[in-house]
Amino acid sequence: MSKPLNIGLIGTGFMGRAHSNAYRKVSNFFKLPYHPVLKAVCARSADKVKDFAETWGYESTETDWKTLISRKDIDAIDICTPNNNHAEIAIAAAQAGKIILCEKPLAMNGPEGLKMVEAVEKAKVPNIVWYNYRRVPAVTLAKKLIEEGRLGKIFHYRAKFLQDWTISPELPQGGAGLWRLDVAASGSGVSGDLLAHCIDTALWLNGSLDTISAMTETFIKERKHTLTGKTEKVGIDDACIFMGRFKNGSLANFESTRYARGHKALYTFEINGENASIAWDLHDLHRLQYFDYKDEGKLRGWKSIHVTDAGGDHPYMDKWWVPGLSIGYEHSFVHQVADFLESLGSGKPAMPDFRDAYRTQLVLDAITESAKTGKWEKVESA
Ligand code: SOE
Repeated sequence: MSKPLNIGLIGTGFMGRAHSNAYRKVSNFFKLPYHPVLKAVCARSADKVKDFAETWGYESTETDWKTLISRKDIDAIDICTPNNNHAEIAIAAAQAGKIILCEKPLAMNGPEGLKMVEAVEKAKVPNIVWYNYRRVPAVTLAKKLIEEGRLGKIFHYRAKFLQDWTISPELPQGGAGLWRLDVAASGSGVSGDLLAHCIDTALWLNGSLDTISAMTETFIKERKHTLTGKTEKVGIDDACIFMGRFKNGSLANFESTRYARGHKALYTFEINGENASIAWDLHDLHRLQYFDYKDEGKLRGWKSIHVTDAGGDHPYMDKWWVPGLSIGYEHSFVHQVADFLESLGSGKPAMPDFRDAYRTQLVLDAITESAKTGKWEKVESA
């Protein structure tokens, strides 16, 4: 018998919607030891939070996250706020003994992330960070192929995440929807927002980074601030490029920007090993490109493995439709909830937990430092 897990969601933006959608769908498709109950949603505006609760089917609303955390009928706190609130809320939730699901990136920086890790480990509460792209079936398949040793020794890991939505100098910084441009709320720009996804996937697929050398740029130096009404200095990075060396000896080549005209969410990675290469592109998320040198000479070439075609042999796909039919971006969140609920039953933590996500935070810290000093930086171990 599946047990209820009462969710208290904080934040009603894009991610609040993505998570709520996942909570609503997961039990219809996955047989799990727990099923989410949309108990309460919390946001500062009473009108907006009521509207959100009605749209997504939350039983109640709060306007103060401290009240939400103090409620005995809430089992799990889901943090979908801007990054500068993650630590305070997560630490308070851990002290109250709540299960915690936190949006990425874990924190504003490494030291803050470490406090969050220590809080959840001390309280022994289950925790996870929403790096959702790990659970796109073709990406999970890439993990499987690597674990099976099919690529052999890895030489190169290449990733990029490109968008174009901040090119206009008229776009203000700060406030609802635009807090990603305000360094006080976000901690960083594209590095924490986009590159963090690439780093999380890379650490998962290819192990730890050892050293990095980074370059960042802020193309628009001043923007009007929505909260103060004044034109203020922009503190985020608009673009970030870094190269590096993984501990397994392979070379890293990463890029992210919000100034790549024509690109809305081009997340791609390619891994080259001695026996095989794999490549993935979010725009064609079901496809894993695979080249295996061991294939018979005359048939050797890039294979286009489409995870909908295998009749459910690929990760998560047996839970959805008949072969040939697609799922999408939103399902990566459903898969993350499914794995997390499964882990609550088995006691085997689902990744990335706070400590695992802290490793990404340490790479981000090294990027910030290297961009400042112009020097190579060692990535600290978690
Ligand atoms: C930024 O535009 C953003 O929404 C990120 O915040 C998400 O994490 C990413 O998945 C898509 O782009």
